[in-house]
Amino acid sequence: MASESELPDRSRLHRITPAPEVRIVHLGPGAFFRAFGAVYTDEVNTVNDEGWGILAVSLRSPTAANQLNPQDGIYHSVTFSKEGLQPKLISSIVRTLVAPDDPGAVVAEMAEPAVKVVSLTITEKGYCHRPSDGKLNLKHPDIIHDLNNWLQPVSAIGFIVAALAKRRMAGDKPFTVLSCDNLPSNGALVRGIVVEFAQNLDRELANWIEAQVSFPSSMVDRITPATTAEDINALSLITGTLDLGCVFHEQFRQWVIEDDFCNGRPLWELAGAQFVTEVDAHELKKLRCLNGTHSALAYLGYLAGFETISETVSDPDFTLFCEMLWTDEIIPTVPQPEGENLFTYSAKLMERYQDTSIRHRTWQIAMDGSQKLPQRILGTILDNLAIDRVSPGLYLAVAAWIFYIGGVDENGQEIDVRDPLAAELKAASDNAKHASGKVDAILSLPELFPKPLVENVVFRDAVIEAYEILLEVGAMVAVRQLVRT
Ligand code: CS2
Repeated sequence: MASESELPDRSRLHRITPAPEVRIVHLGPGAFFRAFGAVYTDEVNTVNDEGWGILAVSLRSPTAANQLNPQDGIYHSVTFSKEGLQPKLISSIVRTLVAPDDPGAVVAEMAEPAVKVVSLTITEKGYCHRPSDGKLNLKHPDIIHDLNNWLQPVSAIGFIVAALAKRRMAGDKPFTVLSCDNLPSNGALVRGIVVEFAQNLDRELANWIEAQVSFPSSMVDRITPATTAEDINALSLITGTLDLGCVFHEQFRQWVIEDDFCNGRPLWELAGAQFVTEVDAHELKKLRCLNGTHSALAYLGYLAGFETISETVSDPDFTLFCEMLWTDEIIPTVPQPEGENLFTYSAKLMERYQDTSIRHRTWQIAMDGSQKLPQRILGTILDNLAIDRVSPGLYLAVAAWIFYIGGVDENGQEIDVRDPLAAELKAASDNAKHASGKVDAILSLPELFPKPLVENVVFRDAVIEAYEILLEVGAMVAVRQLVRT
């Protein structure tokens, strides 16, 4: 057994040069941000001397702060590759705050004129919007709370509006709000929600925000599974240091950003980010081709007994299923982004999914389906229905999601369903009988499925039929039957 002095030592991770000035506040410093935005910023900081420091803010849990603050914000970003783990030290995060500890202090930090950009990776549910139409959900408890306590907010939207209000009162320039979440037209979406929230507080503030604040859209892409205890151990064997803030990810990364910043920005292009005038085609490509198939593989793969995406696509029928989704159902709905070939893109995606060094759990991707399905799958189905093209693979994926949120797998084992609407979804499913009753119960939940889809008989009947097939033969055979007919 190793003696105590041989155990990896966390105190070796500390800052030896002064931290850069805080010019970015980032809301949601989970694994994805630490593997992505913080890495791009770190790389820019090493090649020019502007120094963009990040103040990270967790909106709920103290986990990130406990991981990062004792290490001066320094951690390893580790690339999984066939050649093994490739760790790199990242030092762009200066400090991490836990918003519920002192919301007023977070607002004050965001209101500092030195802060030029407020970026977000708060996941789909963090926007407190209605998935069916992208508008602010005024019935959301966090929004109700924040409209009544605007200086002590709990939601990201509440923090942004409170800080912008302070900037306006002080006569300072606003910051840019940069959404880095997997939502279509994420800039326009967050603009709409922020402005609507502000209108409910103060119309003049809302007008000022509309006129002065930039909300660029961005497309973000890097597969980053949740860090496990084994990952931390494997890294400590290489570095001799215990790093509780480390993150693990694939080599690939792509960041396409609309170049619309009202108060300056880091030169992220020095680290390979693409600045463009129009992001929508890139977003649609990524949301439908990558996230759409990810979710389809997550629900069907989980039900078929696969733990990870690479295990799922190691099954030849699932590989064919995924390729069928791209070729027949998804790519025909996606406009070709400039300079990209969607078939080359999806072939490369299959290689990324097949990489066994990345253990991306189907259960992790299956989380929050109620917030993810509209932009990943339902929009594609709607576009196909509009020209009478059927989407049998995506119908099966929707049926698999409805099966999954019922909370019991094909072997009668309980599924740990994580979703902000988990209780409502389960109750709707439990209270209904037979495939048609369950599908109708979920389709008719308010503000979830877009209206034209709820009213579409072809869609409803096809999902019921797919659900019946899942009940009868299970996900593995259902996928096999589909790709072999
Ligand atoms: C995944 C994404 O968890 C999920 O829902 O589909 O996190 C995916 O890995 C990233 O968007 C890849 O860029």
